[in-house]
Amino acid sequence: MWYLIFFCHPVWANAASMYGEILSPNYPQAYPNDLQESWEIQVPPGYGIRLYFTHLDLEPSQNCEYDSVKILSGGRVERLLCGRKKTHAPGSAIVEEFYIPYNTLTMTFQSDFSNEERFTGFAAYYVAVDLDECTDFVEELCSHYCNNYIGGYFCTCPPDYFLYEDKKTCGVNCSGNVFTEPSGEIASPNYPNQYPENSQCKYQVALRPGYFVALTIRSEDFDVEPADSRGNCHDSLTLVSGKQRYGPYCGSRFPGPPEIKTRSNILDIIFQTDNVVQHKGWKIRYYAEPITCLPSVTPNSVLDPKKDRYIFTDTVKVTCVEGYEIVRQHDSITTFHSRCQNNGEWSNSDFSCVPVNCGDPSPIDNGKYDYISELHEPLYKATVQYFCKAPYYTLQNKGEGKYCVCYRNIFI
Ligand SMILES: [Ca+2]
Ligand SMILES: [Ca+2]
Ligand SMILES: [Ca+2]
Repeated sequence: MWYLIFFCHPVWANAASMYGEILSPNYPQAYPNDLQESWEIQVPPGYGIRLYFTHLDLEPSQNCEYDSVKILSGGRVERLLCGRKKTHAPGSAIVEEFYIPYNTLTMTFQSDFSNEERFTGFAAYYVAVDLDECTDFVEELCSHYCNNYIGGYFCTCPPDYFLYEDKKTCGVNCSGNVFTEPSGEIASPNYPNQYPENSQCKYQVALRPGYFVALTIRSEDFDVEPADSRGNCHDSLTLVSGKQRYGPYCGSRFPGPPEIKTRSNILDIIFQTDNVVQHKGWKIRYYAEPITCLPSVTPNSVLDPKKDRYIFTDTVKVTCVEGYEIVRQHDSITTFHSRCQNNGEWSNSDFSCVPVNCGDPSPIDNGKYDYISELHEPLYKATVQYFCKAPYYTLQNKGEGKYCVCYRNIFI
């Protein structure tokens, strides 16, 4: 029957130290049987650990099954030690030494129920040593240049690149251009040579009010790293105009329509790239498309000049067609001027041409009138006929059966 005594020395809570000593229980006397003891070692962040033994004397066994010292770091067993170790290098007391590229490690000593001889255990020391982040790590910590220093590292960038806030990624500063000319070309950085990696470029076309941004991208003017198998673009071009959004686009040919007509005078162009695989990029040609107004300002009217298409700033004379007028508070008019505005609406378009109202026909003595037109109101083109009370009265100066036609307030 044997029992196990378990000790653990949690050093985590203490401040990390630059060096330390770990001795087996009772060192330099023989260590006890049935013992397990652990030490947690921590050095400051940015450092690795050099661990070395100046004495190692444990019961030897196959695979160190009886008694052992186990070093765990980075989630795996770094080393399993047992037996007697002697220094081979003259003048050196070190019998075992290794380097761990992490700032923590766990050391566990274990003894079984017996020893055939007297074994004196171990004496181990650790020191914090610089971790060369630029070469010791498998993953790349910096997108471009890595610089090691004692206790840390820093990243730097090639000329024309700047370091992002993450202090690791370099990109090109390609934002801020605003295009206000009525037409022009915009291309990705370095076009038609490769665009830079890790970049977020923002451009804007800002035209005068009254114009929409229209643009074309020729198929051969577009070559952006194609989407992955799930259809995601790693590099992409996106166009945003008001609430309209085009893209994100990527691929070896432009996948969008050959011509894009926005409904805004502002167009934002966003181009972003990831850290690997760069292609040629893209070139956009844009132009100002004037806002158009409808070919009619108000119903029942004609426009002068007459055009197929009216654009922003065009001015026309609007005339009501015959028999129609615009009724105002104190008078009526038949013409007005209107201008195609920057929102695509005509000015004065609340004026409406309505049929002329003549008022009721004049009554006559000993007679009456009846509407003989389909219209039974005194409006344009309504027609009435006067009748005299038969048989004693006849129409004088007008003649039986004369018609009165309503036209622009005049009965004829
Ligand atoms: Ca033993
Ligand atoms: Ca370092
Ligand atoms: Ca890419």
